[in-house]
Amino acid sequence: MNTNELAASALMELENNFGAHNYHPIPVVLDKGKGVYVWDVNGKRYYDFLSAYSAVNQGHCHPEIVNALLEQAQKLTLTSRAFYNSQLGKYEEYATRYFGYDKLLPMNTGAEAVESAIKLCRKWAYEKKGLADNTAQIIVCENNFHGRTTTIVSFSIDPEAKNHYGPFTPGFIVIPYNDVDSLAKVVEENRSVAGFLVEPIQGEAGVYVPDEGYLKACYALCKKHDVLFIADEVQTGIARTGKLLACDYEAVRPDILILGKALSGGVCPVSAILADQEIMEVIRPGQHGSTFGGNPIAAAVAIAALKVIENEKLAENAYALGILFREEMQKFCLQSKIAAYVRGKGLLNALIINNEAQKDLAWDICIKLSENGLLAKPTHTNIIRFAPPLVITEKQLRECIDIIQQTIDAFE
Ligand code: IF1
Repeated sequence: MNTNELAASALMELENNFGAHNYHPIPVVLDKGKGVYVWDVNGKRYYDFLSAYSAVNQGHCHPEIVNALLEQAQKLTLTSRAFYNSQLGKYEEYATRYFGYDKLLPMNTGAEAVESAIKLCRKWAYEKKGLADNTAQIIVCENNFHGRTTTIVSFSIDPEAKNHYGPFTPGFIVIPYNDVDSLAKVVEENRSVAGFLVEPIQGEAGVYVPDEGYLKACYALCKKHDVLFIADEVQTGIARTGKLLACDYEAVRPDILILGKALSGGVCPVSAILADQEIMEVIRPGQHGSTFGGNPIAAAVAIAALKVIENEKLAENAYALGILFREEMQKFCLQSKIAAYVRGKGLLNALIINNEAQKDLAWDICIKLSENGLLAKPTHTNIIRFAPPLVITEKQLRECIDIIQQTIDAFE
């Protein structure tokens, strides 16, 4: 075994010996990243088709984003919000104009942004809609994934995500996804509904794309019944699905927009919620906050990350190459016994594997893909998510399609 391989197994052993076992990683030890590529400690190069769960849409270590990080880090890293800082206002102005909202509340992780949206929605319902205190209900969808805090897992239906984490936070109603009638029934019968929290495409559930018109119909119901439409675009936002926001496909403008992941291009945790003044104003000084939320580094990095999306036309690239990916993979599925079908939008796609003959076939395919130089990971046993950085070129994508098809052919 050469010294580098020892390094790989030794590093995996360190994680296993000293780290909590809250993940089961593909056995690859990554050491470097650039654009669509990552390298392991042995210097082997891979195409990254997970993109850190869509946090590196701009590609690994994008120079303009890294430079923004480095420049700010040598100047001022953190002040807390006890004081103003020279970067936050510029970021808030830039991002509110970029997405078309009055106000931005800066946080760090996606879950924190979702929690902030839940608090804002409830507070708006009590102080503006007039609901009696502690009665607000927020509607969520089956198979949702909005993060891992105890309140968020309170409305998960995934036993792995919620079992033995109780007692749970009340105030949530779970309805089927992609089912407008179920939303209509709840908002027409229940006067205590404050908001509807939804992923425009359900990522973790396996890239479930709802029917055309679903978001628009839900938005109309929310408007009719004075319920806030809250879009969790932590994974689908920032150009991933071929538009700046997945809601843009239906020209739906969420009352509260939740962003994270690629808002920083993956260089540090940056998340945010955006809303107009008549909603955001219910939060007054001392009523919400975070030590790192709105720090100068996050502000400088987020501006750079958003500029890259616009300047490099990454939504347009994701839109066009997404069509290519699904067309080529659908043709492959027609002649494959293993690859059942592909679904997705832009460069957020999933391949459904027929695992009747072998339950963990998708895992084995991902192991083989890694040996063939492409990183992907299954979700929910038989679904492989394919989500490369949006900077991928057509030539690179075609090479990756070949790798995927040849790898699966070897299992046929
Ligand atoms: C894990 C996937 C899971 C998210 C949406 C909020 C958050 C996420 C739509 C919370 C986070 C991450 C979390 C990570 C794996 C990944 C993920 F869907 F992207 F693949 F879990 F479902 N809303 N998604 O997707 O953001 O607090 O993580 O910054 O927890 O295993 P976060």
